[in-house]
Amino acid sequence: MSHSTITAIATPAGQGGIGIIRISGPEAFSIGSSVFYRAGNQGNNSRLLDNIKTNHFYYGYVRSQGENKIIDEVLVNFMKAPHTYTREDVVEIQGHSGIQTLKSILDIVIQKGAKLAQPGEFTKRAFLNGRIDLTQAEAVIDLINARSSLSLEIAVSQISGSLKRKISDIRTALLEILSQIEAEIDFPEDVEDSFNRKEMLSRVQHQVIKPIQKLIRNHNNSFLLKKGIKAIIVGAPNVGKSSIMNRLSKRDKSIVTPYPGTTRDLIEEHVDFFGAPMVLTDSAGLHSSDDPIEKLGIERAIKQIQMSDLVLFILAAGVKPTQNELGIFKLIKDKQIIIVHNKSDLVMDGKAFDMPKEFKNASNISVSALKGFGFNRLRTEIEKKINQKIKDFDDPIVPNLRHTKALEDARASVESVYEGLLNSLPRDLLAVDLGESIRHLSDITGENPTPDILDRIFSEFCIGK
Ligand SMILES: Nc1nc2c(ncn2[C@@H]2O[C@H](COP(=O)(O)OP(=O)(O)OP(=O)(O)O)[C@@H](O)[C@H]2O)c(=O)[nH]1
Ligand SMILES: [Mg+2]
Repeated sequence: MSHSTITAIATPAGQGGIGIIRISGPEAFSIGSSVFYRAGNQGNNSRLLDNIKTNHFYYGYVRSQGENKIIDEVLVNFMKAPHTYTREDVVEIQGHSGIQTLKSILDIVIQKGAKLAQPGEFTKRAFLNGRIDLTQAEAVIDLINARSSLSLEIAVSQISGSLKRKISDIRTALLEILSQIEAEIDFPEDVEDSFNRKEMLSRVQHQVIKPIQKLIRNHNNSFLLKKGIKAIIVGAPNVGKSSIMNRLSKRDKSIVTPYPGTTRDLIEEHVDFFGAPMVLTDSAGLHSSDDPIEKLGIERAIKQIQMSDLVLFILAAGVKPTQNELGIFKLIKDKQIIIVHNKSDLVMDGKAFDMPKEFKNASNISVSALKGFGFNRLRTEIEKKINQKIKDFDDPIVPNLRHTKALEDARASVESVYEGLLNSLPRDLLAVDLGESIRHLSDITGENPTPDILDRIFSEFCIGK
């Protein structure tokens, strides 16, 4: 445990109902009670310190030191170690959330002997005091930065230890394999029968390599979950792509005019789709153009299609696809596609039109961006496509880049173990690779963290966390 007592404003700057000053460390209770005056018991706090009820809200005031003026009306909660965020004694003072008021309270707490906390220092103490592992500490940052309910879900599951447990299961399997191999090295004659190479190969494969691969895969797919599925709106000029962009994003983001060739560049917007974030891109109308600016826009659109997970292909409703549109279809046919028939307000009821078979096999939705028809159906269809993409994530355990690098190193060492078992390599060589892979896994949860790793992780935090 640390010997200093730290403090910070724990709530974001700005106006709100409540602001919280957090104090953590051995002096937290004495400092907390010395700045707090219970309502109806003004001036006498020594009794409070002797009989503090923990996890109980005390109502009262914080007063200025010199003039003894009331600075704020507050609620104070004293929380006894170890059942606290940091595992140290913690005091939280809830005041009204004006930044001046909170700063004044903070100043008094500092005058009474607390140190201003570094960014992430509360969470760092929670880690150093063994309440959470590194993956859980990192999830606190993800939680704060979560942009969608899905990334929030991942962060919450990681805070509660999902990644830590997964890593620990893999590590336990490796430790058991290692001890079996080491027993073999130490007492070769005793364990001759217990060393079953086939069983060990299967264990390495199923309990170690496969779970590691799945975690790496989840990381590689995590752009989809954290940053969003990438969708692009494409089609011939003037079919209403930008109008659809504006409807879906509920913003007046893209310029709409009656003139073909209005959109030249890629226009991006973040849209939250039923909890899954989506990056939606509007693009220049695709056709063969002589205009050099438009041509560049078309090149960009084509590049962006390759990087997209979903393509909304816009056609003019009731109009037979042109040669140009057949060409666009060829360009996008390997992607997830929704064909959107726009301007359906212009089509007489029942008017039939010819559609190529491959078009009919895709999802087809009629809308009118002008009148706003059909957008609920379009949104539902987009949601369906997103769900198809994310159904691979049966467990939302998503390692970050740091974890994934360590997992890749662990996988490389374990694959050497696997090869070694296949090729009957000496057991002490296998033990070396096993030890190596166990160390890589320990780096993830932070068993023996180096100071620079800790600094790098905790410097991403804000003060007060
Ligand atoms: N009647 C009708 N007109 C529409 C509809 N959607 C768009 N328009 C009109 O079609 C014209 C072109 O719309 P945009 O959204 O700019 O089309 P675009 O595909 O982005 O065009 P470019 O960027 O030039 O390729 C505008 O005059 C829109 O008002 C619709 O559903 N019905
Ligand atoms: Mg446009």
